[in-house]
Amino acid sequence: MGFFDKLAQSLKKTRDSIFGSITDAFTASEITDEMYEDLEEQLIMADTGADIAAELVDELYKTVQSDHLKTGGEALAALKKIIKQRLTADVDMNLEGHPTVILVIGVNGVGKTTSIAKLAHLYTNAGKKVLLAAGDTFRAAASEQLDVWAQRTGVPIVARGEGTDPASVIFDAVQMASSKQFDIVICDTAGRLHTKKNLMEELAKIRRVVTKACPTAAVETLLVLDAITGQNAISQASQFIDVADANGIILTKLDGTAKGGAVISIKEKLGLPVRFVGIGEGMDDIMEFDPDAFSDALFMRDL
Ligand SMILES: Nc1nc2c(ncn2[C@@H]2O[C@H](COP(=O)(O)OP(=O)(O)OP(=O)(O)O)[C@@H](O)[C@H]2O)c(=O)[nH]1
Ligand SMILES: [Mg+2]
Repeated sequence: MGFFDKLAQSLKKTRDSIFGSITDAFTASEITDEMYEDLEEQLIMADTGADIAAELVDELYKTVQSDHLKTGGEALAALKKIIKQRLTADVDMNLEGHPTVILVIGVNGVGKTTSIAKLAHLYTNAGKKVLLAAGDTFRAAASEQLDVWAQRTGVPIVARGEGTDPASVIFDAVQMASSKQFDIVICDTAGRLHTKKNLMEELAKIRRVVTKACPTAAVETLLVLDAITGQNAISQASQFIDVADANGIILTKLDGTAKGGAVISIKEKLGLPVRFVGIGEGMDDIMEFDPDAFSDALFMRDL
C-alpha cells in the first residue's frame, strides 16, 4: 500500500463518522447558511474543539465571500486549504545535529515505546545511524520491551538496570553517540502524569543532561499524545511542554479513533507542530506528518 492509501485507511473511522458527511454535504449542493451551521457542528463532533470549529467556519465564510465562491465543491476546496495552512509547521525538525537527540515523553500507555521503535526503523531505512536509549528505568519490563524492538530493527541500545537514574542512562547514550558518530539517539522515558511534580522535574533534568553530555547535540523533544483521547490529551499537554521544553507532537492511534479532527487544533492550541502520526501497531505504522496528504485524506470520498 502506498503512503497516501495507508494514511487514508487510518483515517477511515474519522471519515466514516464525520468528515465523509461534510464532503457529501458540500459536493451535493450550492452554498447555504445551513451548510455553515452543519459544518460547525460536525467539526465539533470530530473533536476539533468548539473554538477552532467556529474559527474555521468563520474563515471559510470570509473566503467564500471574498473569492466569490459559488459551489459546494469550491467551498470544500477552500476549507481544505484553510486546514492545510493551519497544520503546516513553521520550521522542520533538526536532524542535522551531532547527534540529534529525540526525547520521547508523555503519559502512561500513549504509545511512546512503540513510536520509538517505529522511528528507529524509519530513520535506519533512511540511512541514518541510530542508537536507542532505554530511559524508562521505572519498570524492568520497559527496557526489555525496547530491547525486543531494538533486536527486530537491528538498532543498538543503551540500557541499564531497573531503578537506575534515567538521566544517567540518557547521558551515557548521548556521550556514546557523540563519540561513535551516531546520527540520531532516540530516548524512551517512563510514562508519567503531568500532575506528578517530581516526575515532571525528572524530565527537566533529562533535558538538561543531554546538553551537558554533548553541547553540539540538537534536541527534539516529542510529546506523544493518544488520538483516542482527543481534546483531553491536548488539555494535559501544556505542563509537559513547559517543563520538558517539548517542541513537537507524535499523535498515535489515529487508526483507532473517529476523533481525527483533534489534529487540526493541536498546533493552534499547543503551539507545537504534529511531527508524526501513528497509524497502527506494526513497525511501519508511523508517518511523517504531511498536512497536504492529511487534509486530502480527511475529505476524500470513499467508494
Ligand atoms: N492501533 C494503534 N495502537 C498503537 C499505536 N501506537 C501504540 N499502540 C499500542 O498502544 C499500546 C501502548 O504502547 P506503548 O508503546 O507500550 O506505550 P508507552 O507510552 O510506551 O507506555 P508506558 O511505557 O507504559 O507509559 C501498545 O499496545 C501499542 O501496540 C498506534 O499508532 N495505533
Ligand atoms: Mg513505554
